[in-house]
Amino acid sequence: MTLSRHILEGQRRHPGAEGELSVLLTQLAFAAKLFAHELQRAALSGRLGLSGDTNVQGEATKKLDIFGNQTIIDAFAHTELVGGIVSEEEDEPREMACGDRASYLLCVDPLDGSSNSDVNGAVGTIFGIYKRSGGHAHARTGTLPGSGREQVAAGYVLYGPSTVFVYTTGDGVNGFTLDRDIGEFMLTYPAMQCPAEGRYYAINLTAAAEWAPAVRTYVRSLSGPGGRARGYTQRYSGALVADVHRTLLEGGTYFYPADRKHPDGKLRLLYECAPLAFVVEQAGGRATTGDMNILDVPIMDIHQRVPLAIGSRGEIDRFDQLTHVKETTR
Ligand code: FBP
Repeated sequence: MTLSRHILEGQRRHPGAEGELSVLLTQLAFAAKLFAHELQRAALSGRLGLSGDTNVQGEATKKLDIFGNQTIIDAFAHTELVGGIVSEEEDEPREMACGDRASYLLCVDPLDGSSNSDVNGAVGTIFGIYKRSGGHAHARTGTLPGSGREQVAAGYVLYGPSTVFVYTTGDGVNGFTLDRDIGEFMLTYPAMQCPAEGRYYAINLTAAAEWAPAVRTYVRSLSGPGGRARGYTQRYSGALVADVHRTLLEGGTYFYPADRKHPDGKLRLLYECAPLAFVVEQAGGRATTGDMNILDVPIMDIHQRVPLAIGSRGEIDRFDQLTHVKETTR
């Protein structure tokens, strides 16, 4: 089962679908193959290191951030599929020439885990797709989707020892591994289900002193002797995509709470948290800010940040119980 066949079979289950979303997803997979190829040979082609620029977040960008961003933009430039691209590397939504004729808005983090890119560590690409409705130009008019609930598709690509493409269109989650010999993504993770429990937790402990006391208490319950006795162990890869992929396969959690340096959390709602929340929720897991479901957070700004707790339903429920009143589950 190839990815393109899986996408087409998914389309057939939506009578009235015109096939544009299928082509969009297939084009994303094509961009992922190009990026995977370049990542593999970046040290040979001189594409490691800093680009010399900074992005709207004030972060020094890597040459691979720029390459990844341009690869996505070029992949859609002549497709008339997306009216706009919201990217971590673009200050404003990138308006595509086809503008109003296009049906979708693409939100993307081209290179997730950029601190890993020069040390041959795992990195990823994250994407969330919204339908533009009633001539709403979204990107053109600056009108943004209401919340992550409006995503029609989302997913990520993990560039690790193998390249994996994981996506959902609201009908479960499936993962595909790139067979480099034939250049095809093949179904290797059908109907992914996030285990309800899991003993891995991913968090950067450096800012612990700056977290809300309840968050500190919760994390201490995992990291202290009690946590060890209950089998908890820490795994923090430096790439959100890699930590979420492990969590989908083996259970566990990933946290990036608010701290003094990131009072609203570090991670961006539109192209990091909302797409992964859609995927994880479709696989039976949960994603919360600590106060509300990530998918219900009103979208106010394209680079808006939120605190994130994501992963196994049982673990996130425990996080809720320990940090405050349990969120009404949907
Ligand atoms: P980028 O998209 O800029 O890489 O930022 C996201 C991220 O790198 C996540 O992948 C990762 O989990 C986290 O930030 C690491 O942040 P920190 O270095 O503060 O722990």
